[in-house]
Formats: sequence, structure tokens, C-alpha cells
Amino acid sequence: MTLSQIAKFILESKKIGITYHVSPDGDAVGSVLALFNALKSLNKDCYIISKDTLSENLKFLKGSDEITGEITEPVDETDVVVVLDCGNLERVSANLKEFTGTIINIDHHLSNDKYGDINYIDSNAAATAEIVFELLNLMGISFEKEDSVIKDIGTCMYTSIVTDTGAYRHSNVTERTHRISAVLKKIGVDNTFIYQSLFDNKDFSRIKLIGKALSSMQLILNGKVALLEIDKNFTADLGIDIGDTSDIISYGLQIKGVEVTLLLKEVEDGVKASLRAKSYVDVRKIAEVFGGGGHIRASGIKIKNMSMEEAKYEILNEIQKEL
Ligand SMILES: [Mn+2]
Repeated sequence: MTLSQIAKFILESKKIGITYHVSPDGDAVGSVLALFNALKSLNKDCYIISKDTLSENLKFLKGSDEITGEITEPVDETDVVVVLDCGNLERVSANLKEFTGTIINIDHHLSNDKYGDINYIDSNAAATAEIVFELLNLMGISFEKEDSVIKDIGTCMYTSIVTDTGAYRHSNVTERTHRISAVLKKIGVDNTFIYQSLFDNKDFSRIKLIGKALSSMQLILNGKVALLEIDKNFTADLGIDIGDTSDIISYGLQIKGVEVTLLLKEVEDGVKASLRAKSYVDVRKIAEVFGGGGHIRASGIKIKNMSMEEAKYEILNEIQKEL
């Protein structure tokens, strides 16, 4: 189905659930809230499904108070569920097992499983919000005039783009990314406010935690790999959960000569690994060896029933092959 047909299909639906991937990041949340606010402005019956609650730094987005973590499956009479920014069914932040309506899967992950009844995957999009921007245009939402509704929708999408491009520094940025950003800037979206809300808004304890993580960082494989290991006891003395680690892992790539950063986090039933590459290693390929996925320069893995030591050995072995 073309995006234009998908736009029409959504507009012809009666009750629309919208969801994203578990542990939603700025792209997931921004994309979902952009679509939610847009459909509301068109007087459509829609709502957000989310097993997750939101991190504090995303609560400035319009509609974020709708995300309570309490609606975890489609409500009665829902005919369509739109899943945004999620590569596979296991990672959807909604229980869709009993759902008999239509699942629309809109995403930009190259490793997307095409689990929807309708799938629209554009891996050239730096953020899922780039696809949502086109979808909303096709729904007749105008980004010409500056009003508060359209500015709120734009703020959601700009947040998505800033998040997934590392504030425009990653190689996924295209001419389209800047063109959409320019349109959003023109309708009054406040880029400084968004950046500061997202990144310059941390608790002091978070900075201390980053410091602790960085002080244990190691450089290995001839200085090409930065390794961060976070075991279960890591935050015990700080009394806080480590949560999302994307801010921590990005430090590894700031080091001269480093190509890959590997962050290992010990969890209840195994190990979570995050990988980032600077310029040539395909970390999505490495993640797929272990059943994970993501993007070429940013990917993730969840390995069950494996110790940190084993996971480290296995993943570093794969990284070494690509260096
Ligand atoms: Mn994304």
C-alpha cells in the first residue's frame, strides 16, 4: 500500500489505537503524539496504547499526559492499530495478541519484520517522524500556517528528528530531514526549547551516574572499541535506576580512534547490549547475529540466559570481524 492509501485507510477507520516500541524514545513518542494530535484535530476517535510510562524529559510534548501506562491493549471497537517506530511484534508496547482488526506498521528500521497487515517501511527516513510528516500531509494537515495546534504537532515531530539524528550529527540525516525541519521551524517550532527540554534537563544524580559509568570505560581492540559494562549492582549506592543509556553510550564515540561503542547492561534474565558505530562498521548486522536489530550505526540486542562475561566475549568476537 502507498502512504497515500494508508492515509486514506486511517481516515476511514472508526476507532484508532496508536502505539510504539517498548521503552519509547523521543522518535517513538514524538511520532505517536504527532499522529495522535493530528487525528484529534481532524475529530477522529483515537487513543494511545502504551505499556510504558514516559521519561520526564518528554513530558513537554502535547498529549503526553495521555500516556499513563494503563491502556495496554486495544479497547472495544478499535478497528485499526497503528504501530510507529517498532521493528518487531515482540517489541510493541501493546498487547495485540487478541486484536482482530488491522495492524498498520509504519517504521524506518531496516530490520523491520513486516509484522503488520499493512506495512510501510522507509529505511531512508532518519526518524519515523519523517514518514509521519508525509502521512499527515497526505491526510490534509497543512504546515503552511502558524497556529498552536500545528505548532504542537510540529514540536512532536521535531523532537523525533532531533532524537534519532543525534541533533543532526548522524549519517542518517538527509536533505529531506532538513527540508522537514525547515518547514517545522517556519511554523514556529522552538528548536532551542526542544533541545534543552530533551538534553539540558538532567537531574544532578544522572550526571553523577554518567560519571561513574564513564570512569569504568575501557578501550580495547587497539583502541577501536570503547566498552562500558553496567552490572546489576551498578546503581545500588546511588539509589536510582539507570534507565535509558543512550546518553552514556554516545560518549564512547567522542574518543579519537574509536569506531564502535559497546554498552552491556545486566538485567534480570540476561544481558542487554547497545552498539553504536562511528563511520564504517554495520552494527545492525552484528546485532542480528544475536537476534537483535536496529540501524546501521545504532543497534540493540537482548540476550537471555547469558552472563555478562559470555555476552561480552561473543559480541566482541563479532565486532572484531567487522573492524
Ligand atoms: Mn526511530
